[in-house]
Amino acid sequence: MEALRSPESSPNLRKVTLAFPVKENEVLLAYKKRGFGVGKWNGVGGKCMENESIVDAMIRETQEKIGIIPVEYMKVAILNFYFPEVSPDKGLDQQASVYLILNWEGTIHESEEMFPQWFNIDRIPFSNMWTDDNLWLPYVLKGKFVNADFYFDRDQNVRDSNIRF
Ligand code: 6OG
Repeated sequence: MEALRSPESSPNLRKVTLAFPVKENEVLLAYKKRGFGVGKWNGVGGKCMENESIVDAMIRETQEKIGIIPVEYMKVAILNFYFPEVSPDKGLDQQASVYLILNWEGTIHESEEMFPQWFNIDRIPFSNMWTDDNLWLPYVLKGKFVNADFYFDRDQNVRDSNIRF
């Protein structure tokens, strides 16, 4: 079954965004208070709406979840997440477009869904994050572009990956 859910055969993965405000040697993570990934620190983001560009979705999601409007940003990764042991009907397979936000308008604040906090890039709480994150986030924070496929097991841990720099 897994062969049917490879990157080549799944061009229509659900599109999501993931954005990380950065300043000096810090990165902003947000604690997910509800929904998919609850209890984990992550970037800020969510699903693209129909007919919405990825950039527009990234800006909207960032404003909705932590209150700021990105004005300067760069795309740093495309990550395909696959859950081969979960029925495709659940819609967990997704493609995340990842951005660093270098400049923004407004003041960072908590929302119903996310609690934001700055972390030194040497003290990122990987043990309370999705298990893919330590395989790519350190690289994008050092300026590398990452293109990757991650396959998750039933316990939401990475069991296989294919990472291209
Ligand atoms: P909503 O369901 O909240 O959008 N997301 C992931 N992030 C990481 N780092 N690893 C994963 O491994 C992820 N799966 C999903 C993308 C989901 C949000 O969660 C992120 C979106 O920002 C499986 O609308």
